[in-house]
Formats: sequence, C-alpha cells, structure tokens
Amino acid sequence: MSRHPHIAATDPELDDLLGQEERRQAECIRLIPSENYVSSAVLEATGSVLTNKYSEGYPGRRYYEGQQVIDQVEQLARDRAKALFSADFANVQPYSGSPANLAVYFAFCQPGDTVMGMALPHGGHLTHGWNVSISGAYFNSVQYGVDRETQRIDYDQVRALALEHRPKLLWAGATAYPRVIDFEAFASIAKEIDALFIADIAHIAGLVAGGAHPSPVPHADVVTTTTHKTLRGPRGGMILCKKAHRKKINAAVFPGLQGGPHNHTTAALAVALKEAATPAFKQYAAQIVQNSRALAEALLARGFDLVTGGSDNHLLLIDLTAKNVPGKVAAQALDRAGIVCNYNTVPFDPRKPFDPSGLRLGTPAITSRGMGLEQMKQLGHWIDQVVAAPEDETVIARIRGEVIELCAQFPAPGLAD
Ligand code: DSN
Repeated sequence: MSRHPHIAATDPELDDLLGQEERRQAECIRLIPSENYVSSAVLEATGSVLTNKYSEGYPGRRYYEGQQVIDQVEQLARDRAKALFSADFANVQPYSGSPANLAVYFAFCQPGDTVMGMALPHGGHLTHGWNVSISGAYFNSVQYGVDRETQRIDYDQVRALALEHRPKLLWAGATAYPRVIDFEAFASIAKEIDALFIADIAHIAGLVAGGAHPSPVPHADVVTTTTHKTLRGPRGGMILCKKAHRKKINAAVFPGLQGGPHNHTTAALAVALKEAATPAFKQYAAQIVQNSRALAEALLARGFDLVTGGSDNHLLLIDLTAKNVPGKVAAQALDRAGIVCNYNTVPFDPRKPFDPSGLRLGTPAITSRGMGLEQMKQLGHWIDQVVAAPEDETVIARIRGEVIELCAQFPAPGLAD
C-alpha cells in the first residue's frame, strides 16, 4: 500500500519512484555523515499547507498580508533555536547551508576582501573560500589545512596565516574532519587580528545541541548551520549570531539574498528543534559519537587506515591507499551491498577529487534507527569483506541480503511509524 494515496491516485509514476526511495532508505545502511532520518512529525510539517504562503520579511514586518499564523510559526522556530543553542539571535530563513554562508559574506564583506577558511581537500567546505565557489571567486581567499603528520587542524598554521593575511572573516567548520574543533582557539586568533569569527556547524549541529561537541556559540560572532544533518530537521539553513550582528544578518538574508522564506520548512524546523531539546536527543547525540568510535575501532582492528587515527564526532575518513582500492570503486561496491557512503579526498590526496583515495562514513542515520555497538562491529566486518573483494558479486549479494535482514530489525524513523 502506498504511503501517499493522493499521489498514487493522481501520479502513479511518481508514487512508484517515492516507493522505491522509501524502500532504499529502509533497506540500506546509510552512512553518508550529512544525512539522517527525520521523524514523522518533521515530515508532516514539511508536507503541510504552509507551503502555500508567501511571507517576505520577518515576523511583524512583512510585505504580504495574511501572516497571522506564519508570524507565530517563525517566532516559535526562532525562540526554540535561541533556547536550544543559548544564542542571542536566530534567523531561520536561509534555504540551506550555502545560502546561509553567502549571507554572512554579504553582511560583512565587499568583493575582494580577504577571508580565511579550511581548504576543501583537507575537510573544509566549498563556501569557506574554495576557488570554484563564489566564496573563492569573489573574495581574496586564504586557506588553512591540517598537519601532514597528525592530520589534525594545525592551529599554529591558522594563527600564522591569520597574522600574515589579516582576513576580515575567519571560518571554522568542516565536512570531513573526524575530530573535535577547538572553537575557543579560533576565537582567540580572530580576536588577535580583529576579524569576525564565523563557525559553520552544519555537520555537528545535533552534537552541539545534544552536548556531544563543544558549542561555538559563546565564542563566535556568527554561527551558521544546515538543519538536516545531525540536527535531524528538514532540509534548510539557520544563522545564529550575537545581538550586535542581528540587523546585518537579517538584511543579508532578506532582501539581500532571498525572497519568501519556505514556511513549511520553518514549521518542520520548529518541530525538530523541540525534539532536539529532549533528553532522548541528548542520548542520541552521545550514541552517534559512541557508534562512530566503535566503527573506527572495528575498522582499525581490520587494518584500515583512518585519517587522524580515529573519530571523536559523527564521522570517519578511511584512507584506502594501503588497501590498494580507489575510493570510488569501494564506495560503489559498498552501495551494491546496501552500505551507502561516499568517496572522498583525504588530506594531501595524490588522486583526483572525482577518483580519490578515501571513503567518508558517518553514524547519524544508523543511530537514528537505534543501531549500537554490536551493529558497528558487524558493519566493520562487512566493509572489510567488500573492500577486500569489490568485484566479487557473490560476496556482495550475500552481504546485501544480510544488510536487509539487519535493517528489518531497526525500523527507520519516518518510514516505519
Ligand atoms: N553536502 C554536504 C556534505 O555531504 O557534507 C556538505 O554541504
């Protein structure tokens, strides 16, 4: 039976595609660290009639009438975000993380200004000044990285580059960095050069909310995030900032960059923020990290090289060089076995980004299903078997069957209830 009877009645072709994707999400072990399963409540809000409404402006100051309810919804989301992260101010309108980051540039910089962030191949994000992104093309971008030996952020290098180039913005935050980020150290470097310190916590927002990673909020001028990764909300973005920056941030988001906010997403974010304020979510955040550590141990025990030697957040980066298997080959073989991750560059990768040496794995989605330490051991075993024989379709088919059996024991939120 379709989960969407109205679509089934009017558009069987799309209904069939939705059904296929629901099945894939139910029957695969999803290890992409930026993905998750939202609750049925978040899904309901995402599919609500709030999608029908335009609301350019902010609560109490709109350019369209009929905002009696929308103003309250947006205020609720703002208040919940402020309370959850102990922030002075929250803007919940950015369409996603990249627009949120672009709003920060627009709020504080002129084209050509110097900005500084972590290089993409070392685990940073495109929008932190990488050359193919607008943030690298329109600004004078200085990029820091990780130390060749430890593969951890080299705070001495960050400080030296900051003193030399005196960027206007100093970004911290990553998409492929398996360790805790020292936000206090970044803030102190930014203070030394009178730069604004911007923390992008897209990957770790849920860990920060749940107390499983130190918060940058007390230290940063501005904190940006997506809302759909570890935070387990709808696809969207959010900016938290100190009171002094409120006006600039608001003006940069609207009318600077965006038109009407996606009110259905704002409502779903309000739901997710309420969920994230519960003791159960705190436990969830802690379990993500425990699972990531357990998976790291299982892989290390089977001779895998992990960037930095382990994990203390939600993700791991495997360097497959010693296994003599390219990241893409391994990722595609794992996908056929029902274990979904992504190939990724590793720091100082001699291979090309489209065919790199690494695999990026994360535990947010499987932890949402209730998987724990036992399952991480099993997962390490399966990953080892597939990577050892990425072209052995018999092994892959057998593991695919075992993965489906395991998934059936751990129903996914939003799909099973
Ligand atoms: N696409 C996100 C990720 O996978 O990390 C970053 O924007």
